[in-house]
Amino acid sequence: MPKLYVANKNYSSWSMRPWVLMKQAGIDFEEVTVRFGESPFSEGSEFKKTMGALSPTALVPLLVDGDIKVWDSLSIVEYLAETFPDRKLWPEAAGQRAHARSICAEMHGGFRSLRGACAMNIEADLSVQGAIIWRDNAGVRADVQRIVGMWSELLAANAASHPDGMLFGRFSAADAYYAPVVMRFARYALPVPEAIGAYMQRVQALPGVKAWIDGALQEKDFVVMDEPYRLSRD
Ligand SMILES: N[C@@H](CCC(=O)N[C@@H](CS)C(=O)NCC(=O)O)C(=O)O
Repeated sequence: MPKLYVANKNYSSWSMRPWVLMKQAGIDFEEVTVRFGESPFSEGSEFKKTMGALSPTALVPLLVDGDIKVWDSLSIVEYLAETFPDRKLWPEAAGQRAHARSICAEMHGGFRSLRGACAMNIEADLSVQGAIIWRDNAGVRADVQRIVGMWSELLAANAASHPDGMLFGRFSAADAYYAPVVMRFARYALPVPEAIGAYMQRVQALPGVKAWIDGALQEKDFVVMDEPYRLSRD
């Protein structure tokens, strides 16, 4: 059975993507949590030591399938799609598949303003901070505008094709890849059109996403470097 190494569910947006994808697609895996700890990214931290011994990048997520190691969330998605073709992780039509891959790559390499200002923090209500960020940070507004445009176009085009109401009709890797963005939009209460809010509700109700959120809410860690806006969990 493949092993998926992930970090704290509350904070680790890159870990969330393959975890949600595997849960939603019914792919069995053993989950190994390597908690961030107090200063996870400093040289010599427990996190670095553990992940550094396993992966050349010392990052999560990491998938280990027998002798095969796959680091990086997007490579893991591709590996899973290839290994479990029956799960149809990408849309079936070639054009849609190319579109889905493109928006995942766009996420993987982009949206730096949003990622920088609005770190994922599932258990926190950061709506007050979100309003200030929205007022002051043009980069965040541009990132949100692009994502809202991308989702709106896809939802409008694919709404009729499947009752799930996901980006490409039925659930695909693209929804898993944008699930952490849904969490950011929700927790920072960034202003989005109604149809986008409804998509965000649908994503949060997916069993795989719900299970990740439930796990995040049970965690007790407070990782200072992931908490630019709070002094404690309360
Ligand atoms: N491009 C990588 C990014 C992975 C990444 O940055 N993971 C974070 C946790 S969400 C991490 O392990 N950080 C540890 C560090 O920076 O030392 C991917 O897509 O998997």
